[in-house]
Amino acid sequence: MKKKQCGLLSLALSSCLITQAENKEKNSGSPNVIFIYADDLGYGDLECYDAKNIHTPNVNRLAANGIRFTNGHSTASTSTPSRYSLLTGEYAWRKPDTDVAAGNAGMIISPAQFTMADLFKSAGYATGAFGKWHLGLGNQTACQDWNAPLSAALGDLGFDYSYIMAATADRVPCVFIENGQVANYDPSAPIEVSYVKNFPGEPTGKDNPELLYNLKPSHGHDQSIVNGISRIGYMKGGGKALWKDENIADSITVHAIDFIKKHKDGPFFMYFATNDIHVPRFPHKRFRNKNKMGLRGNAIVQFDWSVGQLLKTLDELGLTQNTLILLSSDNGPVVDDGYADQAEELLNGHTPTGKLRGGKYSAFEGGTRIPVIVHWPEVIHKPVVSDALISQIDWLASFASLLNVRIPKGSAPDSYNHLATLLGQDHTDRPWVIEQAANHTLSVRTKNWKYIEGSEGAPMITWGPKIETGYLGTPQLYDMKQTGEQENVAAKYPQKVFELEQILRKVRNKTIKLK
Ligand code: NG6
Ligand code: CA
Repeated sequence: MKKKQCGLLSLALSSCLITQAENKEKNSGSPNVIFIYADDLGYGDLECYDAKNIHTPNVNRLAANGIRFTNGHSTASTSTPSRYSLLTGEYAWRKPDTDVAAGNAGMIISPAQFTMADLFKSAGYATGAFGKWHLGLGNQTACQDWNAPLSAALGDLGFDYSYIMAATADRVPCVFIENGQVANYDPSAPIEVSYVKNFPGEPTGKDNPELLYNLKPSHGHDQSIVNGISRIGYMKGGGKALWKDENIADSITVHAIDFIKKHKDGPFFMYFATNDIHVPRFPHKRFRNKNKMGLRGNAIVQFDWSVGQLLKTLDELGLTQNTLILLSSDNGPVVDDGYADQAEELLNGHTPTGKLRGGKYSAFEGGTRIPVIVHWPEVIHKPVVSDALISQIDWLASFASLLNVRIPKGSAPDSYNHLATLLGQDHTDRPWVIEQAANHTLSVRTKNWKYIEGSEGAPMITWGPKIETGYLGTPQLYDMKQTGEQENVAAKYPQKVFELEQILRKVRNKTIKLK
């Protein structure tokens, strides 16, 4: 009897060991992957990037055990084009209608396109998208029926599960969409949306400022009112499906945690795009008064909390070791982006871009140089601060390489495999990075130089935010090693201007390709 028990035990033990070994083998080939994509989080907005007024301990933990990049770039200085490029590996400026999208934009990525989610799906991953989408839904702009399953949604782009906001928190419709349908739909309050005209009898921020009990606009944002905050666009109905801004981070995070738990046996890919720290900044009250910068600072604390919740879940499930986390932002920071949230008054010496010039919308570095942190304990054993020049456009091809997935011919035309640098195994710079400003001015950034093509446009943003655009009628050249973007040296180095112009021309024409 004893012997038999022993035998059984050893059999059980050995099968347990085999299962663990198999899992380990399976897992080491297939890490879980989480993109944490903040909104409008600037290069200088995190403690590990030298922000002085803010504690972001959870992001610190990622940086302290991972690779922290000091020269990482988004492809554009606004959301929609950045996200488009990230998810498709194609520069947004190649495709019309990829600028900041309305909440009733039709789906901008076509179902036929190969996406980041398709990539992971083809490698056997469960795929999920959470939070800010801002890449359109449904077949056609302004034709969605929000009271029925949408005609096209993220399931058509390779995501098995999605719990998203159609656009931004400052744009209607102010409801979450789960797998292509309004979450928590309230049949007693059918939803209508228009970006052209209001619905009869519905209040607006412009006409009914007395109803703005949570936040008032500083510029724009004076149309439909939801939760005491006026927005861009008009909507009617929604009832109990309408979000409360103070609960947005909680809702997104809770759904993401459920997804992780459900797919703990992995592998999974999660696109976790926070609403923080975009306007309207209205974090939950447990994050209020956490620092001296008011709502903008509190939104950063709330962002860090979300990161912490994901980490805690991974820790509890024993998944941290083999989960690759990539944390970044869609574009640079803005202080007053349209709500009277005192962000400007309460900066208290904080500089959201660090020392960079410009900001969100801009052609200057502040628009597109963003935090990038890679954390993957299984592979990254020692923390590194890397000054390698990298771009989000390369994430698709880099992950294709990691997972050994072939990208279909013609897809992701601008993405290049930069995996070794992303994982800190070397510090090879991208030969150049192309950046798009809000008015489509393109720049070429190399390790040492920055070229901004000549363009029409005012030197400062004209509609509210106090940000230099970086636009000038003639080409600009900056020596990034010597004076950064302080001194335009185009007249001094015409040959360099010519050289970078040629790169831009060839990238535009697709007559140059990185290998
Ligand atoms: C601007 C909005 C701004 C923000 C931005 C998009 C006004 C006056 N300003 O048009 O508040 O929503 O669009 O931001 O409407 S992004 O990060 O999603 O690109
Ligand atoms: Ca943004």
